[in-house]
Amino acid sequence: MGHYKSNLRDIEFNLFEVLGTGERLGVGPFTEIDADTARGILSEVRTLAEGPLAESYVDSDRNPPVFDPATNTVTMPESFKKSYAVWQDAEWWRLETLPSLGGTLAPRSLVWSIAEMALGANPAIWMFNCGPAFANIVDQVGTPEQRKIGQLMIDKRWGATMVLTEPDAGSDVGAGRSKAIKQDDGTWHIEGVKRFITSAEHDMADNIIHYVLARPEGAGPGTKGLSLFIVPKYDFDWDTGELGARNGAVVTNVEHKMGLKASTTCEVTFGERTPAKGWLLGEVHDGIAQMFKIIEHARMMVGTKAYSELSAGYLAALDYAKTRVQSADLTRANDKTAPRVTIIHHPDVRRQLMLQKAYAEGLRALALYTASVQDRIQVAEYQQALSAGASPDSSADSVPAGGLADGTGGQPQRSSRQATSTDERLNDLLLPIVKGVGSERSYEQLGQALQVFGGSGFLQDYPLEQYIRDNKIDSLYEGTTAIQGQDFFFRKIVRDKGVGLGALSTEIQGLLDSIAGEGRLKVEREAVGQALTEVGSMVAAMIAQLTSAQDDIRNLYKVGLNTTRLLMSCGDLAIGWLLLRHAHVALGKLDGNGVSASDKSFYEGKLAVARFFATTVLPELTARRKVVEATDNAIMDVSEDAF
Ligand code: ST9
Repeated sequence: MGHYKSNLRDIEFNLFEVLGTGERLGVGPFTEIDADTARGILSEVRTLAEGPLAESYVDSDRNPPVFDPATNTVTMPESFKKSYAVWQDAEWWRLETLPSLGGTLAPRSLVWSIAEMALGANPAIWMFNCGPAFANIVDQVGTPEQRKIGQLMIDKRWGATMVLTEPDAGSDVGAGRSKAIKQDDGTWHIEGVKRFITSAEHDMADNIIHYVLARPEGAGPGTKGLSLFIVPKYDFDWDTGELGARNGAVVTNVEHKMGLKASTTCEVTFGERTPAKGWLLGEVHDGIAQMFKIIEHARMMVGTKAYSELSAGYLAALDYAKTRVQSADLTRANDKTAPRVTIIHHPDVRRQLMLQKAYAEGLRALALYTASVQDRIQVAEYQQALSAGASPDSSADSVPAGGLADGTGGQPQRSSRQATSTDERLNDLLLPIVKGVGSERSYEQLGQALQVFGGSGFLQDYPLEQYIRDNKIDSLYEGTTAIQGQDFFFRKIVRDKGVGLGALSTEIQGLLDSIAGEGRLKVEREAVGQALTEVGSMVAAMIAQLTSAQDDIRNLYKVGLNTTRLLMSCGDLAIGWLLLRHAHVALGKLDGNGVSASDKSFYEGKLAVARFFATTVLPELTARRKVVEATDNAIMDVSEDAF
């Protein structure tokens, strides 16, 4: 048995008791998977996650991949290879592979539930195994000829990478200097050095397909001048997949990291000794938009990884708190003969545990709610395809080029690059919350989970220290939290003209209205209602700051000082709302007959956590709103020397 403990009960609660995933299964686009099948899949994935996937988690941290600079190769730990092979052979990745490539169309809420368990057990396995999701991209936006590559990636189990970052172009992708030079035969040669490239070298696949942003000679500056190229590690025969010459995309370093060591983070040098040959994806210069399809998917993945680790950390802390005996109950603290009690008796430990539970279950609720919005997009597009008379089999033939729904893994398809439907805009709005808030709160609360262990938590005897090291990356990669905050306000609220935010607000208000007569949740309802008002006021204040920048451009700094605060506050609002929604469902179940003892505890936990969050966290939003409204530029006027 490995370190990992899943929370399948809560996953199933979200899917089948709250989000209505069950009703979408077995019909429409998901005829191949009914609710029983889905439950069976989840159960099997849990067995794999807690067993063979988790098994190599510690070993591959203590004995990480080894890079040989003489051969530019990486040797993965044997234990990890074994876990990876188990996951590949189980073939659950086919649920996020397009039917046209041999996959099975599954609702995104089911796919992200599976992802949660795999990512919690051993995140690097899921990340190395992203080839199928990348294959979807080339299948959908590649030329008919290029689509052969997607099929080869699936059939040959090739790996894949997203290649954006350069030593001097991190958040600012548009500063990238890698060049693309067109060849007479229609191919391109890439030249430059890329950094922080996940999974760019390993010995678990015969070939690795890099998705590389580079600037064609003569193209303009910034992100809009970048194009997306498919650059393989080895050249290959497009019909048989037989490998040819080693291409000039070479890993020249593997980073030594704080955590997530099993995942290789590479420097990739293109075209230094031999040309790095590639193909322009779809033969269109639309690189940043194409790459953002991958980025959005990856941002959802990072948020899922983050809370999954928190969930495992919380459950470990909970186990410890129920068995660790230390000190007397606080009410008998002065009685030196009083019996010592398990630490879960102590108020401050309870406070810590309940906050961890709130964020672990709240972030899961948020990610799976977002995934359910993606389900709705999938269903709507299936219905559109049906009414348009197209084959609804999700084959690429029925998909217009460029037709990929953001953050949905390439499965649902839409004809316009811009988000159009309200659900698409809601999904876009939610992604930076899932990623930004998910990573920040998970890291913060994993610190609290470690705290429950006292000094023992600092030891490698328990998994917390590794969870924290492995988790820290989540607020950094795929766009830092600052980037998520800016994306959230400037793009997802202002540029969206508030449509996504309005949809979220309507959903929250809808719940509040529907439970207005439920006296038992009065306190929670009022707290969520107040939080909704506070967030609305924050947005209004920031819009006013933005507007006033027309008169004094420095007022834009005031907005910049608040974007992360708004993101985090919106996250708390969404979590408070979803915990209340859970509590409402739980009340209904508890009022019914035949609730088992374990379900009774589970539902009572839902009531407790909603109450705790509403009374101890949501009131903080009032203070944050006041901070937003009172923001001035004082901090921007401080000289650098005074810091
Ligand atoms: C990294 C690797 O960190 C981490 C490894 C993770 C694990 C890897 C495993 C892979 C898993 C995933 C596989 C799945 C693949 C398959 C998926 C299937 C679907 N939404 O505002 P502008 C676009 S990698 C959508 O002017 P600037 C849009 O086209 C490193 N699109 O930006 C826009 O044009 P328009 C990760 C967006 O000022 C255009 O960009 N690095 C969005 O030029 C320009 O927009 C980062 O994440 C959006 N939210 O550039 C970079 N935003 O406006 C972080 C922009 O006309 N930096 N576009 O629509 C940023 O995000 C910056 O804000 C910036 C700024 C680069 C966008």
